[in-house]
Amino acid sequence: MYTLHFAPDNASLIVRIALEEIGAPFDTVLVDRSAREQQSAAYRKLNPSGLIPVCIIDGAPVFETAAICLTLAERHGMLAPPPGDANRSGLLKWLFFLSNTMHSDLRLMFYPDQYVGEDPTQQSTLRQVTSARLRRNFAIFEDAYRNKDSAGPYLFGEDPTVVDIYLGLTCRWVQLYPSNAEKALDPRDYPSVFAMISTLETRPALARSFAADGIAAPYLTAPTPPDGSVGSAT
Ligand SMILES: N[C@@H](CCC(=O)N[C@@H](CS)C(=O)NCC(=O)O)C(=O)O
Repeated sequence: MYTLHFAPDNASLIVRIALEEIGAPFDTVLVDRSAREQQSAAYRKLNPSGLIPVCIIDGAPVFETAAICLTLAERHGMLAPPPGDANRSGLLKWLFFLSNTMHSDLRLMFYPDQYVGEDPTQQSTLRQVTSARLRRNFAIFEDAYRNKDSAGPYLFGEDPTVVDIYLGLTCRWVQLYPSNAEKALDPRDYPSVFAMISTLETRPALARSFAADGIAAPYLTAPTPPDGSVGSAT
């Protein structure tokens, strides 16, 4: 049994989709971001960095989205080529790139105050530099999807992996956030990536996951914010 500590439209949604794709039973616990519950002593016992998500796996709290997804993939033999597979190192390469580069840059865009403080000029400079890097890195993914060996819609074939799901949510978030500033890029400018997310967003596991977070279709190609019925996203 798994317990996912989540907030709507947060990185926890990547884990929720993975759990729904796998078909594993799981409970959820809402982290009330309007009360900054992710910073509470109780939550920091689960994740000392105070970030969402945490997934309790066999009683042990696991944080870091990519680590949770990879653990789930290995436990269930789904959503990733297994160790020894010819595509395994490729999967790890793109998953780490998403986690330590792309996701980190999204954080710079969404929470500039946590990195350069409240000065609007410094925040604007940080966002400009980060936007340019995000566009360069989206172009790297575009090349990867355009030149992939597999005939299927996903990077490694007919079935999505955690890489496709993580990139799909990245495409969603760059279109919506930050809500108070210019967006870094438009995923339509990356047609092979956009074709992949157009297919990914039609999967039943995504419909169940987004509904649970109070989010209407289309989820990835023309996204709208959560309706607020489940809890605060920020
Ligand atoms: N590296 C972390 C990043 C997680 C992250 O940035 N979570 C956001 C929500 S999407 C969060 O907790 N934000 C609250 C904050 O920064 O205070 C992971 O992959 O899990």
